[in-house]
Parts: sequence; C-alpha cells; structure tokens
Amino acid sequence: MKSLLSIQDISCYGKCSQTVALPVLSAMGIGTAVLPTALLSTHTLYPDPVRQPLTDFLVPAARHWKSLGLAFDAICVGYLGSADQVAAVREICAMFADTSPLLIVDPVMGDHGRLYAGFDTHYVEALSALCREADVLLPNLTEACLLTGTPCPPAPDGPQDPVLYDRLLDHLHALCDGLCVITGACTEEGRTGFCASSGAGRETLRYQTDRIGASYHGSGDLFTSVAAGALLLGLSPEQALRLAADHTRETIRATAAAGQDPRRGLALEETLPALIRAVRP
Ligand code: PXL
Repeated sequence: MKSLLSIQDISCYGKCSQTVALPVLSAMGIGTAVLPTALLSTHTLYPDPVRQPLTDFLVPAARHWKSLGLAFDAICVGYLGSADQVAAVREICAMFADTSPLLIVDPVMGDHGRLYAGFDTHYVEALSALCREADVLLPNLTEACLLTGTPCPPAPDGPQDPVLYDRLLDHLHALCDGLCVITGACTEEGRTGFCASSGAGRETLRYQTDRIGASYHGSGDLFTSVAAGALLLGLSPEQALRLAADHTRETIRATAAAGQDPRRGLALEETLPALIRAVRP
C-alpha cells in the first residue's frame, strides 16, 4: 500500500484540510499519516475560531517517526499558519529526503485575488522557498499570481485568456521544475478546470468542465487530495488531474443538492463511494 504524510491544520468543524485529506486518501487506498500544524475549533469562514498552533510539535513528531524508521511515498502540504511553520515543514522534508518522497505542495494563501487574512508578503516569500522544492505544485490563480509577482487580473473569478495561464505556468516553472497545476482555471464562461505543464515549453494540459454555481471552503483541498492519491496510484498527470476536477465538480453538485449550511463544507460522504469505484474497480 502506498503511503502519504499529510501536513496541514485540523479544522475541527467545517470540512477542509486534514478532514478532507484523510477520508479521501483512505478511500483511495492510500495509507495516510497526518501531521496537524494547528487545531482550529472551526475553519476561518466561521467567526472567531479558537486556534492552537502546533508549531513546536512538528519537527519532534517527525524525528520520532524517523527514529522508528518510518518513510512515506509522498508528503502533501496544505494550509500552514506562519513562516515558522513553513520552515518546520522544510526541515521535515529534508529529514525524509533520503527516501525521496514525492513532494506535493498546495500553496494555500489566497483566493479571489486576495491573500487570506493573517498572511503577508513575508509569508509569500517563505512559502515560495517550499514551492521551489515541490515535485507537484497546485496553486489557484490568485496563488500563482502571488508566487510569480504577476498582478492578479481584475476579475479573477471569471474567464481568463488562456495566454495568461500559459504565461503563469512559464513563470511558475522558473520557481519549480516539477508538475505545475493552476487549479480552478477558467477559460470559458460557466466552466472551470485546470491548466498544467511539467516544464517550461512542454505541452500544456488543459481541461474545462461544468462549473456548479456554488462554492465551498475545502474544494481546493479536495482537488489536491484526489490528485495526490491518483498520482500515487500510478495514474498519468492528465488522468489524475481530470479525476480530481471531475470528482470535485460532482462533490460540489452533491453538496449543493444536500442543502446544508454552506459553511459546513463539502458533503464528501455523498461521493466517496463513486471515488472508490473510480480508482479501485
Ligand atoms: O481550505 C484551505 C484552508 C484550510 N484550513 C484553514 C483555512 C483554509 C482556507 O482559508 O482557513 C484553517
């Protein structure tokens, strides 16, 4: 069984980050260990979450695993709360580098053209250093602009000229020579998907599928989790990313149909059986 270490926060109520990654990767048949970077009573769409950063726990926990001889096929990094946590994660990646795990980084720091609250340019720089080491990098449009110093387009949630994505992918490759994926890429009204390439000048993978008229916290986390699991299972980048886009679309559709408070996040439970059938027929 393939193994993956998921490094991101646990938001105890409102599905995102670890509470998306763990069920999804387990359903896909990936043995998943979690390294929580912080505990939050809820994710940050609810007002005033209680936060308990776990920065001092990260490196000692990883040292303990190392002393036990544990190793992972992949390390997948999501939301981190501070530049100190980014430094700790880089130290952990260096600790496990002798077993060459696939490093998958979702540089969670903004959306809709803006940095999330609590992050600043210092954080962007710290995260860029981690992105340099990634084998797979999955920013959304806002994050791709922040990482490459590109002004974000005035209507970041609407359709963009495909040339913008090509240019961003080229700039991202100056940072990271792995597979770069711009998630949520939209080039047609009412559609969404991804643009990706595995090196400057290489073929660009483009995919557009129906955009469901609802948006939920944790959707990017779901895309990254499915893509990570599928890559570990040996799917090609194009197959893995299409599966991630299609599964995210169907989960958003099912969540909208469930009619619950949107802050609860994605109704993952509705679509896990289909995901299992897709990857473990
Ligand atoms: O979905 C990404 C994410 C994860 N965890 C926390 C967040 C966010 C996005 O804002 O706030 C705590």
